[in-house]
Amino acid sequence: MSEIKLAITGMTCGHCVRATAKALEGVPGVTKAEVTLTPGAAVIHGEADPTALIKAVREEGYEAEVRG
Ligand SMILES: [Cu+2]
Repeated sequence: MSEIKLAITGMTCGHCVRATAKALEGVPGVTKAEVTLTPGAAVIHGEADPTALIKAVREEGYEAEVRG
């Protein structure tokens, strides 16, 4: 089990956070996604492809990048 951290920009409220978490948890291999508004970030648990995670966030209308 590993963890991937994303920096996410564009989220403005709790609805955004829930939409982002739901999108991330829909990506194959994700067991849990913890999303925060301040700072805009996500910690994803599981074994998922980072590219697929970023794509899922973008499809919700936000921008994401892997945080080092
Ligand atoms: Cu919102």
